[in-house]
Amino acid sequence: MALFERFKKTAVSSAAADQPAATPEDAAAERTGWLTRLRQGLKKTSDLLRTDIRDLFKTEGRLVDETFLTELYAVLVKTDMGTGPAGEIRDRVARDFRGRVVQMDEVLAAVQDSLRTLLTQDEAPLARATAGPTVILVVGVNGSGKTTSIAKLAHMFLAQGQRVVLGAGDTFRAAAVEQLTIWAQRIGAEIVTGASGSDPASVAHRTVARALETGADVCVIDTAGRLQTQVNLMQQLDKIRRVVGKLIPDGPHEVLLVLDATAGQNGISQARGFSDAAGCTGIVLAKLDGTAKGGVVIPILQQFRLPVKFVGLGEQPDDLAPFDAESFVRGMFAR
Ligand SMILES: Nc1nc2c(ncn2[C@@H]2O[C@H](COP(=O)(O)OP(=O)(O)O)[C@@H](O)[C@H]2O)c(=O)[nH]1
Ligand SMILES: [Mg+2]
Repeated sequence: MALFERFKKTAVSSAAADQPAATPEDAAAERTGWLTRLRQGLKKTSDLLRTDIRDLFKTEGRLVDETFLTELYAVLVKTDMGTGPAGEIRDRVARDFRGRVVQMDEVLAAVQDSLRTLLTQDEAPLARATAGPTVILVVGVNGSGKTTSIAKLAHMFLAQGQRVVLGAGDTFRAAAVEQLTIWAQRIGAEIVTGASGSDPASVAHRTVARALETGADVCVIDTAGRLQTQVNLMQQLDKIRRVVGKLIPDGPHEVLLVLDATAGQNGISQARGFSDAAGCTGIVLAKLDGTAKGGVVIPILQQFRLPVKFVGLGEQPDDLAPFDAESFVRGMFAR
């Protein structure tokens, strides 16, 4: 499926039937916009890859031998894609070129082609309610980027003409409610809050009730950071889900796990158990702009068996892009 079609499915299709459809020009401009942001957000990764791969070609053309393959492997591992995938790509280059003198572009094309395969996932548009508001619950460890990602998601929905209600379900810290309230004002979304220390399930309930009452299209509910080992907090998450399900039987429609791309492979392993325990349906990979290790999306796809739905590329409302293999690879090797 063409990139554009896929983006529409991921992010736009969803608009309720009574919403005015974006014109093709609007949609194309939007797509150009997020491709640009993706390229900028992946700059640290692309700088590293370009510099390091160029360094392998100090002379015009290079013989593909064991030394070359080992050096290429080391460059790939540096992006945090993991030794397995790096080995697969090295082996592919060996199969195609061993014993030949090659130009950099030939190797780059083979590497990009392998990456595209590694990064391809099943179509994963955001799930939507068949009728009434879609409920998205956002979960993850402290500081992973949940609240900021919620602001970006809400901004995206609003730009598509959808009506959004935010739920400030992180009642654990007063500052968290304040943070989301400021975002809501900035992007122009309605927000439901609760007192600091109040039951987050009650905030979730009131958020969904408000969305039903006003005929909103989407509600996005924030939660406090938690670890899988914090039994009471995991139970609290269950309660939030149950409360949502009482008002909207097929909700929450998405439970998005926000991961911090800068946390490295350890952070990922820790989040795996969390994702199972919390019944997550998709991943938002935040802070890709803060790392040269953008290859980390490969182990994430392999280990979570959850679709990566969006990537976070900065701290502004626009710094979010739908994830897809083709544009991601282009971003990784952008000039
Ligand atoms: N550079 C960058 N910073 C981000 C991104 N997402 C979140 N942050 C920053 O990471 C910090 C923690 O984010 P926050 O949304 O409060 O995390 P939460 O505790 O999971 O809600 C804040 O300083 C955010 O501005 C991103 O995609 N890129
Ligand atoms: Mg937060």
